[in-house]
Amino acid sequence: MEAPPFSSSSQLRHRAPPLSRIHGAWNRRKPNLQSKKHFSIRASSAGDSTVTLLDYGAGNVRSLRNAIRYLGFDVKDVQNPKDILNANRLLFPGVGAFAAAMDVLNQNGLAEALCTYIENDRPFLGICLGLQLLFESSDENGPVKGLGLIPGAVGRFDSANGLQVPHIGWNAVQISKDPGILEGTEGHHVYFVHSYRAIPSEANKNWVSSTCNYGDHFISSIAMGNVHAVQFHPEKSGEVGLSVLKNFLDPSHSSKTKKWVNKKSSKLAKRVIACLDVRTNDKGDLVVTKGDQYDVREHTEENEVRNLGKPVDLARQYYKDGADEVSFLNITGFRDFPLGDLPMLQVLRLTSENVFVPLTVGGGIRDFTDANGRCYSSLEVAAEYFRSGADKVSIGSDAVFAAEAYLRTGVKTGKSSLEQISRVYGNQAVVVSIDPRRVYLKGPDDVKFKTVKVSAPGPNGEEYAWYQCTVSGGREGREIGAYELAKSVEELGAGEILLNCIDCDGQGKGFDIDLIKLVSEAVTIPVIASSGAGIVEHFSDVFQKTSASAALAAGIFHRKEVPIKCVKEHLLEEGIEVRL
Ligand code: 1PR
Repeated sequence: MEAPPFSSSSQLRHRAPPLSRIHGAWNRRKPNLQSKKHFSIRASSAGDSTVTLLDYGAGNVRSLRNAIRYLGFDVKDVQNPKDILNANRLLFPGVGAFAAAMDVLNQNGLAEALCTYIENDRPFLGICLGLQLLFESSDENGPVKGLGLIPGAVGRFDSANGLQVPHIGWNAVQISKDPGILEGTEGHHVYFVHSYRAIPSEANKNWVSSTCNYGDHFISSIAMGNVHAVQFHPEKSGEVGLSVLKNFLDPSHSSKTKKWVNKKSSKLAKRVIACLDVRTNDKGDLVVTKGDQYDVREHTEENEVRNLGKPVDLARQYYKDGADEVSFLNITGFRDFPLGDLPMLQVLRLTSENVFVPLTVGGGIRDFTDANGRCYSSLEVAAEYFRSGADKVSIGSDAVFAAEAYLRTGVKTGKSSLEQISRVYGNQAVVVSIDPRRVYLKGPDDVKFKTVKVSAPGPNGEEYAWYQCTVSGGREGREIGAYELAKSVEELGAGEILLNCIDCDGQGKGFDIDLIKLVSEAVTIPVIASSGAGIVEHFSDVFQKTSASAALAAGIFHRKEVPIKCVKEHLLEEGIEVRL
């Protein structure tokens, strides 16, 4: 377990940088090399292969560490402001919320050291929040003052016109000056996950090195001398992202020609996600399994759990094949205790060593009391998943209970797993996995839940249906519909919905378009369509007929019936933007 080097209660308490100094920086177009220094800069004698990492412990930077090591560099953690000043190159992966990050930076004297380091034009790469913190302020739980090195305020994407927020997924950037470390990204998609963004303006135009299109044009990277920052996640952007990191870590690696050609402007690509349902089989091995309508046992005398491969091997294969994301669902997590499930944590650790796309993990995220009476909060469970390499956690059963309570009382207690985890890690890190079952009805008003007119009538000619949510892997139906659940969990802090359908699961007959349309039109967060993919046309169908942001499949990939590459080529032929 990697202990965070800092916390806001650390003994390292220095004065926050004087505001006059920060204000002074606001109007500068480039770092002021003549400004009065509070610290002196000395490049460290550590070898050239050492990268200094500013991890203030607010989230998962394991993937970034893995990417740095994968590229042949060593990581040195910042322990105090001097480590920043002495760095040969500094990586700053901002994670968590803006205000909390600024608190830690200010309380530990890191803010001042960072400003000094950047003003002295030392090699710097900020990532995601590490870009936003360079600006004057942010509206995230604010306004809150930032480091003030770049003019402009960071604001939230506007979801008023139906824009799905957070901006999650793969989008290409438009380079506006010498590509620098962005060389090689032209026309390629990189991975974004954020709800806030900075906007290009006359005052900050000299800083902006690329913009991206989502709702409006926002700043996707800045560059000035040796100072760089990117809004996307290079450590999660596959080979393209690794080359951005490599360009920064080893500038001799990038070509000196500095020519670039902007490809046609991009939209947010539709994602194709490979899902691995994982559980321990009867021999005690952790295996990838796959059910038919959630029944994962072979229909033989032995009645064994189906074994379709090893989780880490399959995840690596899907990364190579072009999966935009990999999801692990610990399907017996609802009855086991995930922190007792060390093999599952090990799967995440090993996968994140060389799979550089987002990883989601679900199963068993809830408060838990073990046999010795020790209570674990869902936040602790999620934290361990994040530390082990997950980028997002997916909550199933516990989200249903939270939504039921919310609908009953109308009160957000702030205590549900969903609320707690999204408060600490941001809602983009929390997926709610819904396991609904279709219940046919004669009329639209036969139940108090939202109904749909179904495209294909039920077994007795029924024209309507509602989608009943279940818990415990489909074993127990609850008095709440998928529509009601989706709307409630969005309000409680979910950043994304993974929408399964028990009736379609493993059937290979296509996604449940009625259900996906119902839910994706009810919420403004991204919806992942899941269950039923059998052929490439099912993917184009779901993207053409619904507002789903991603489509997930399991069986056809595990059984090698349809390669991910074929799905993407087909989508492209159909005019649907994807990452290749
Ligand atoms: O309730 O928080 O412990 O989470 C449990 C998680 O495990 C939930 O996300 C739930 O969906 C999942 N789960 C539980 N039991 C099963 C099962 O199959 N017996 N798997 C299960 C759900 C559904 C999809 C599947 C797609 C695509 N699997 O993940 O991969 O339906 O399949 P296909 O392309 O082959 O049709 P908690």
